Amino acid sequence: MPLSPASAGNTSGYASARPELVEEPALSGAKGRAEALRNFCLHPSPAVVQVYLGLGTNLGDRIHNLKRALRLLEPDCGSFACSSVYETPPWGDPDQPPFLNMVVRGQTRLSAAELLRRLKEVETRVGRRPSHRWGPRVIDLDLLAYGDQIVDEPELQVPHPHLHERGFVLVPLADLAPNWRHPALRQTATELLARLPSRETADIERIGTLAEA
Ligand code: A4P
Ligand code: MG
Repeated sequence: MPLSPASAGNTSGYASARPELVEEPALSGAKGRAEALRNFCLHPSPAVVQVYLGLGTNLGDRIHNLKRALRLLEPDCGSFACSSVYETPPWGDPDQPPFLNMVVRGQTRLSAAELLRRLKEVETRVGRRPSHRWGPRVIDLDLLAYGDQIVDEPELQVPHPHLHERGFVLVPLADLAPNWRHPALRQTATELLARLPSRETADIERIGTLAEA
């Protein structure tokens, strides 16, 4: 199948609603400014944070699963910039079908904990059922990075603790954001990928963009 150039930075085209990246239009005059200040103090808008999400699927109609998950997440994360889609051999538990993996970048006003909760809700809506760790799944949504924040709680670690060990994450991440820098390891996606043993990337195959896949 002919492949088009790498899709780094392509937007997904599934936007339904963007988070408001721009503040309310300014109210005019001193009274307006005072009211705007009062509103800001009473209801400060949470800051917009850039996030990277990892998607994986190896059950059912895998392309449909990726598209559905992104469509359900867009109201909270804006239009996504998407890596290409890659077919990857199963990692962790080799006795299962191959995965499709991709990485997307979005913007959100949700906290990291709220976003993780939202990812779990969307996994369930797309059809994920409980399975064993690293087992087959209709969709897996991982919060790879939340701005430059480093979180190490029992329920949430960001950057994702295995991000730097996995070809199925680093290949699409380096495709989308080669200069993204890991806030703890201080290395870019390209540098992390170059450090991986070649067996981690040997059988990863680029399928194409989500639109053409
Ligand atoms: N959790 C903590 N931090 C995070 C985070 N940054 N993002 C907690 C997402 N979840 C996070 O996740 C288990 C718990 O991790 C959650 O309750 C959450 O509170 P899970 O998705 O329910 O379980 P899991 O996915 O089976 O475990 P885990 O350790 O997250 O596995 P991974 O890392 O997601 O790996 N092979 C290929 N080729 N491609 C894949 O996509 N995926 C996996 C799953 C295994 N092999 C794979 C692939
Ligand atoms: Mg997971």
